[in-house]
Amino acid sequence: MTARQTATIVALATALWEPAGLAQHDGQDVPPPVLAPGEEVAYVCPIHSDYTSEAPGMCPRDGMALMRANPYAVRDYRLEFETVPAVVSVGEPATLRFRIFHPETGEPIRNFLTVHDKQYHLFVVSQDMAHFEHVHPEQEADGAWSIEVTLPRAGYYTVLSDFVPNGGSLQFIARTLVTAGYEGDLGADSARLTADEVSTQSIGNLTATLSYDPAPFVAGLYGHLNFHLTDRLTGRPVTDLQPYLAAFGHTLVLSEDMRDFVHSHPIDLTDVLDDDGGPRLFMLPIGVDPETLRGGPDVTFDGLMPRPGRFRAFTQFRRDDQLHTFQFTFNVVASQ
Ligand SMILES: [Cu+2]
Repeated sequence: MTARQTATIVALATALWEPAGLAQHDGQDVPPPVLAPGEEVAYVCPIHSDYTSEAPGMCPRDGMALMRANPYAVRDYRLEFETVPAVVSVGEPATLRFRIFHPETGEPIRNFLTVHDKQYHLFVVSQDMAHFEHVHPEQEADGAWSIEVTLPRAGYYTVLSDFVPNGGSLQFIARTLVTAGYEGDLGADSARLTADEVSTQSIGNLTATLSYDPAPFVAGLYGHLNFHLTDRLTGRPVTDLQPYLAAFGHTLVLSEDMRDFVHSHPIDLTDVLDDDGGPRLFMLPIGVDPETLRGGPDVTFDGLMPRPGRFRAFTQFRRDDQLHTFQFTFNVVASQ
């Protein structure tokens, strides 16, 4: 696909998240959500919790099936995080395990919506922000999610869970993991980022050139991260980018202090809604395997940076079955 990929995003501060991009309901059948007795009920978009309706249907903004839920409760679910072993050693595999509970009834949540191909997205980022993993835990028989990781060096890590519980709104929940052998000071050792002076990076066979619109980004204004991708050897524009999580790329933007997150995908490949509420557009006819699609050379993400400061965008592209993660660092300035 050679058309320029526009993006959709999202970005808010920690407590208030929307996933970026157009999330898509995959038609899974999920049982009705758990509601507290006497709770008010309407049909709510699981992604855009401000969209509610009295009748079942579809969110006009992202095409997600509306869920029966309490429209007034944008709730933080309770997340229990444990590691096995309890103390994680550098260079040795450890299992991260997560259990999710309803914020009012306390019941364990077993049903989650599929958003961008997965029910549970997890990010593991080191304190200096040099180490970044985007992985997908598997659900166990008891409903918990787990995954094995091997951490590369002593220190603390932010472990960021991203999921939509059935009946709830999008959750983006951060936890901290400190490895064995770390004797530093969490505050003193946090990342000190410096904005890039060079806007081109190469990883594997891929060279990415990033431009910002506006340049620099302004806090509170929507901006675009415009990636132009070329082949590292030939310098030719890349037109064989593969889909990754139902899009031609994925970006997570973190603030220097890792307190703000912006999560963005370019638009989905399969099902696109017109911004003005017009008819649904299909970039891909129903029934066609998204794996057959190819993208590039331009991929755009858009996002709203919550405040001034230094931010790092971890952007992932897939080509020749290899996933490449670029790290670009930039400043966001205060609006006038
Ligand atoms: Cu993911």
